[in-house]
Amino acid sequence: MLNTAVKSEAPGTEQELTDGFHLVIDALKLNGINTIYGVPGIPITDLGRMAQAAGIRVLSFRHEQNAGYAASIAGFLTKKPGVCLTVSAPGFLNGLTALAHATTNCFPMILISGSSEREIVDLQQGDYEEMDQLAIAKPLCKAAFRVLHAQDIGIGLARAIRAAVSGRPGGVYLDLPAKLFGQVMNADAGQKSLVKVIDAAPEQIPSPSAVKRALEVLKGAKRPLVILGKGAAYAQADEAIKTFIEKAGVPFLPMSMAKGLLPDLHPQCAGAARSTVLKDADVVMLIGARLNWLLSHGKGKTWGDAPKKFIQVDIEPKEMDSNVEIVAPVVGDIGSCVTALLDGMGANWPAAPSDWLATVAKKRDDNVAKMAPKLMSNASPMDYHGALGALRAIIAERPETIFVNEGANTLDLARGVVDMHKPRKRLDVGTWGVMGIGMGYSIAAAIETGHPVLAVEGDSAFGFSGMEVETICRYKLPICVVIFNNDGIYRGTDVNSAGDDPATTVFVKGSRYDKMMEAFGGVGVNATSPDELKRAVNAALDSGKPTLINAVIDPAAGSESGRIGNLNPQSVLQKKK
Ligand code: OXT
Ligand code: ADP
Ligand code: MG
Repeated sequence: MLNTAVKSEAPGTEQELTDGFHLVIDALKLNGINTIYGVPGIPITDLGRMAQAAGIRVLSFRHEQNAGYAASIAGFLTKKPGVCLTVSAPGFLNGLTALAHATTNCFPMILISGSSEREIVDLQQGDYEEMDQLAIAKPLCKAAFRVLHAQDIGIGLARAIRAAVSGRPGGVYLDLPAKLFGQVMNADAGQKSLVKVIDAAPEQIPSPSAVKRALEVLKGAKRPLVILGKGAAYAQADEAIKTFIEKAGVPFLPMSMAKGLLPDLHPQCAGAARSTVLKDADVVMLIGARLNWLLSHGKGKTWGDAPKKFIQVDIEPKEMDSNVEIVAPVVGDIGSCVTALLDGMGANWPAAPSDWLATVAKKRDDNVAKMAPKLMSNASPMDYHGALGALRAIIAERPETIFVNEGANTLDLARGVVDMHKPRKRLDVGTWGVMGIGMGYSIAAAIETGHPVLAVEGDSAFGFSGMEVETICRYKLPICVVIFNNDGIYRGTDVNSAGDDPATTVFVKGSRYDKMMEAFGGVGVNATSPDELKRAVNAALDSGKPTLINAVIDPAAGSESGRIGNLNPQSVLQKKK
């Protein structure tokens, strides 16, 4: 149903009219897009108001980057494009980082931005917020479109949706110049111009020969391993994946955001034996995971000397052989591929070699046992393990909770310590290791899933999106933010030996981030021990009230860059000093 309209006033030519504003809203609704994340302003303020009036949930943020991250993770969680709405030039640029992030992480997202007048922009005559946004967006996303005429709004949005979710998902830019919104057209013609996208992400069935080849390689393995990536979590083929892994009987290693796809405590989980399985496996099947930096590109020390065969299941054919030879590429959507693999395994699939399973289990159990006493630490100020031990117990008791996580030590240690029990519950920095996703992800996770959110944030990481605590309070969202406050980036102990300015990695000592939440009517708590932390988080999750807990962490507890300090370049001169 169109939510039109204006009546034409010319005598004798009376007709129902609609305009660009209404057509955009109708097109979104027609395609089941019921939520928009954005920041208002010229020329899209009225679009937001009208969308809200038409029943779309419009979440108004304090900065477009956070709205963009919210849209990107909404796409990951729902398999529908998350929509971010921004004003022209500066607002557009603020949203662009998130659009590039969505593309890099294979999340479907549409950045819709108002823009200035084409005639003036193209002649570079200095329009209000002048910028050739389409040209700038193009290299940073999967597709970019501009709509100049009201009758093309339906097609423009349809192209954007299809581009975002089909094949490898990604970010799409949709440029809507200010003049478009006021363009008027006949309401009937307007309605007919809208497009409901049919089968936006069609199944992509793998070829039977590719499936057969992959199964032959897997069957021949002496030390098989499956690596599950966030593409597997995105695919929402949870049951098929679980059945496949259990039938194959092989150890599986979840990448960070694939944790919980099968529970971390599953007997086949090799998360706590990561180094061993990567080094010693002879056949590795990647499902929705890329051999990028997070997997050391499939070669080098991490992977050991023994020859390896890689099987890769991915929707993107160009991903194959991107870093090493893939002996068995299986191209298709993960749901279809895993189902085909299961069918091909038949009833008599052999058990995985028991000596390999025993080796992996031993390494895993040793590592778990080594970590256990650290998690009991009740030291004050807290160390990371003591604080995380408390949070791990809470997530075990409340497995529906969405766990958002960013920082360096705060991220890397939480990934290992906090077990996930259900799919798509762990949301983090992703492929770029980007700081700033925290509050945007938390807001979208609460809105899209209705589940409570626990965001565990380094104090630096939180700073990138901290102002959105006001947004959290405004919308009364069930989000509990825990800030691991160690007075800085990695550690709070650096000293500038050359002057009075603080060292580059340290912040104001003893800051009280909890006061920020109190300023907007939420609950603030200062926690100095694991017991206090546990009590405060449980109270927050029970009440559903926006809460921020300033968890005081020993400033000396962290290490440079967490677990990826090896990526820091070294200066020869610095070393000599
Ligand atoms: O097998 P082994 O023996 O090797 O052991 C492994 C597992 O088997 C074992 N394990 C377990 N043991 C026991 N029990 C359990 N349950 C268990 N589970 C696992 O533990 C080890 C380790 O396992 P893991 O973690 O799986 O393996 P590993 O080797 O670490 O994996 C490698 C990687 C690469 C896959 C992994 O490390 C990874 O995913 N890393 C992601 C790293 C990342 O993305 N980091 C974020 C970026 S860092 C930096 O760039 C930062 N910046 C710069 C900046 C950024 N990023 N963005 C922007 C927009 N601007 C600037 C900044 C500013 S971080 C940062 C702020 C930092 O300060 P904060 O205050 O926020 O944070 P703090 O550090 O806390 O102060
Ligand atoms: P991780 O960081 O967890 O290893 P990556 O982001 O590197 O995961 O890899 C995700 C992969 O999943 C990408 O190569 C992407 O093409 C693929 N992918 C995403 N969705 C699907 C899907 N529905 N079916 C198949 N592959 C998918
Ligand atoms: Mg810190």
